[in-house]
Amino acid sequence: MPRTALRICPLCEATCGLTLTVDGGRVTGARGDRDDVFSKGFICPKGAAFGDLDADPDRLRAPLVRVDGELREATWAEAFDAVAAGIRPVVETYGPHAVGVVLGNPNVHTMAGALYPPVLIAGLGTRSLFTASTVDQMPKHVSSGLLFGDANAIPVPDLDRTDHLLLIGANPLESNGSLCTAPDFPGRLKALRARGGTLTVIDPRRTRTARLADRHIAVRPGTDALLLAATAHTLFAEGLVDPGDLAPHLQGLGELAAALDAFTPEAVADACDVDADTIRALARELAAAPTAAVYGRIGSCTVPHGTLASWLVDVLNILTGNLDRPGGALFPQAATDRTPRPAGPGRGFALGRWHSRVSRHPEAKGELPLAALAEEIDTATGRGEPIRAVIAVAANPVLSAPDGDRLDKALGSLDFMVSVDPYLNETSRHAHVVLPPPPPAQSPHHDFAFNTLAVRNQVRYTRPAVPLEPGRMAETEILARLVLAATGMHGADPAAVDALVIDQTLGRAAREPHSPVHGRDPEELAGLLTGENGPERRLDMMLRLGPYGDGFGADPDGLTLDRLLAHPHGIDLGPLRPRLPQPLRTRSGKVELLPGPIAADLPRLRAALDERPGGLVLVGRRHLRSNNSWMHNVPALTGGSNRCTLHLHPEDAEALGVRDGEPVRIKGAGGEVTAPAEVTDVVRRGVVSLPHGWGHDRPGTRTRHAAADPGANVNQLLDGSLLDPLSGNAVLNGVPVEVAPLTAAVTKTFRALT
Ligand SMILES: Nc1nc2c(c(=O)[nH]1)N[C@H]1C(S)=C(S)[C@@H](COP(=O)(O)OP(=O)(O)OC[C@H]3O[C@@H](n4cnc5c(=O)[nH]c(N)nc54)[C@H](O)[C@@H]3O)O[C@H]1N2
Ligand SMILES: Nc1nc2c(c(=O)[nH]1)N[C@H]1C(S)=C(S)[C@@H](COP(=O)(O)OP(=O)(O)OC[C@H]3O[C@@H](n4cnc5c(=O)[nH]c(N)nc54)[C@H](O)[C@@H]3O)O[C@H]1N2
Ligand code: SF4
Ligand SMILES: [Mo]
Repeated sequence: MPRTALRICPLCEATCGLTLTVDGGRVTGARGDRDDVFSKGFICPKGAAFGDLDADPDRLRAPLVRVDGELREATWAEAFDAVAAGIRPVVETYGPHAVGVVLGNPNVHTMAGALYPPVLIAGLGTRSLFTASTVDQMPKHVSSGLLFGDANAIPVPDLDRTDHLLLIGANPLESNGSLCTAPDFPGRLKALRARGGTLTVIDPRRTRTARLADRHIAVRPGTDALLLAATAHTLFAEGLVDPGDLAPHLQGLGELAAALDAFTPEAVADACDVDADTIRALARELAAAPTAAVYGRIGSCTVPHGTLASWLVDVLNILTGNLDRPGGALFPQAATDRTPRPAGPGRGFALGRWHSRVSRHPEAKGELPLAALAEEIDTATGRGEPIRAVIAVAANPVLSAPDGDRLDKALGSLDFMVSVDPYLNETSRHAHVVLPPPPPAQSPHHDFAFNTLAVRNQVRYTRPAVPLEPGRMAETEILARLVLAATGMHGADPAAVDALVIDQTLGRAAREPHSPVHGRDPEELAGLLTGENGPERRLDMMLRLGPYGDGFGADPDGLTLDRLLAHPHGIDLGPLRPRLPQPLRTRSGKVELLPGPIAADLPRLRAALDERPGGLVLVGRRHLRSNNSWMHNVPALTGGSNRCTLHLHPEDAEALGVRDGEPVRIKGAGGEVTAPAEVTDVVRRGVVSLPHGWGHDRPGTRTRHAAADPGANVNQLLDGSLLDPLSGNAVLNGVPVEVAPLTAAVTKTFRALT
């Protein structure tokens, strides 16, 4: 008999509640859960394909272990023996930094990915940490760290109440939103328009989101920091700066005005290819709106001035008094956040506490740039040991990071590599051990990360929709065992990992004067935890210690896991609320408007005033029925307009002699790739667009459907040397490329050879 089961969708940041139809352990259907307190029934094509994705026949069912060069199915015990035997000698001989930990995007979409990697990194003591954050949002972490003293204090636009939204380098109609968790983002934008609000979109492409906008500015890629600096300049020049209630929390307003002096609308207009009047209008509209929110995403982060652009996004929110007020941009308060401590000065945010070995990139938030992973493996220096072993969890950097060919070779040269991944793909094919997590229907779900970025405070938890298949191991247990095997405790009970974290967390809480459990006995508190397993007990602990928690009895009406389980569609915790100054952790206890590292980076932006790209520049794009590198294997989600084609403007196509549908050769600093041309005026002149996550044509992978239409790896056009210096984030957008019809290229090669 078919039954239904609830499951929060883990496939993008929107976190929609799904109602799955389950028949004999198999998901046969998925629809939006109309009773979900947050998503209220919304679903997109990826969520609707949940069953297909869950049942993909290419998902690995058992661990793989390399024997005589070949990956073979093995038992879990053999696999973890091989992990311990592979990692420990590297740690013991070369030290912990010779073990690289690589964490990919799906870690923010699983409970396991939130709960265990921090324990792994602390336990190993490695400084060689690389994550998808440095090909994504690291600039936002750095700007938040510098402005607010906390890299995770990211203001979120109050989508449902704002009067004016300025959206920069984001395309939520395809991505469903990012660093702004909002199920039915498209519907929320339409509601903004319907209530008389206005939407401005800054994007070199006329995206589906831009088509909804009142004003679309097709900026030249990579120049948003200039554009935003000139917008801020206009606010100062025209006396429109009005921080309102924020004023007492600000430091450095006068210095900020002086630092932006050079960035007049006229000065930036040519570089941005946006006329000065439009920039003034942007500033005036922002200042005039009763409430407004400025929000930037991928297109504002993955560029040479990503940290400056991210900083300016919040500077504009602050100058117009829109930070921390309803309708503006606010700090969410998630149910599993730590107990809010009293406001006051903090430790501040430090950058560059250590550096990468080869190119001396500063660490940011404890991470080194993913773009530097290959050189950290393949380049010997007089300083320290290269990375000799890699632990990759939910990561496919061979496709996601610059210069995949070099990384591909580097990974192939390691002494040891383990991948926790459901697929044998471009990256995991190099592993000596592959540990496959179960499909999502067999995993529990809670959004530790995205609830801290959501447009409404709410909390939801779903247990596995179907029981683990025989032979499967929960990803939480896989990662707990991996922690033990990598840290010299191979064979210990995986529950010990959770017990250790619970012990430490409760011990610390009992010592904190502001904690609801101050002075209580941690052992007694641990005994009060409910939940069927370690991860659930940890969730219960975090909920009870959190801002809405029961404080282990201090507030009997507060949240606990039991209470959450009694509300299967979630608990609404209300709209975002002003929180300043409580979230500030700067040394001054204020919002530091012009932090030192930002001021020191401004001369580089001033130099960009005179830069003009000569030829074509490349940007990316996303498709609603895809997600990064790992959804091209599901037939229901491929085909149609979801293809790896090069978008180029008709006038550019004509000038280059490129015809629609014909293959073109694209050349960048890191190499060249071939893709069919798609001639379209969706991109502005001078800009071409190729999506990422493609290039499924390497041998030794097992994603059969994806391999049938492999596409090209856009990141092969990059050589990994272009970074935003403050954050170490890779420059993925606004990259110079050359494009030529393939036929002409072939002819030229032919001529050169004869
Ligand atoms: N040119 C260009 N490059 C980009 C981007 C761009 O816009 N342009 N975007 C960047 C961004 S924003 C990101 S976040 C990165 C993403 O980069 P990555 O995180 O490296 O890539 P993903 O494709 O998201 O998936 C990583 C791996 O997770 C596995 N996986 C899927 N589900 C699970 C699970 O439940 N558990 C485990 N353990 N593994 C799972 C997949 O099989 C895949 O191998 O790419 C970046 N690269
Ligand atoms: N369907 C789908 N959804 C996804 C993903 C996916 O791959 N597919 N990936 C998920 C992930 S990991 C992330 S991080 C989010 C990303 O979420 P978004 O940031 O909303 O995603 P993108 O569609 O990459 O939008 C970036 C936009 O920036 C524009 N752009 C490029 N360069 C510039 C520039 O220099 N300036 C300006 N102003 N704009 C520029 C691009 O044209 C593009 O439209 O999406 C998530 N959701
Ligand atoms: S919008 Fe995102 S969370 Fe919602 S159904 Fe689609 S993929 Fe899942
Ligand atoms: Mo991302």
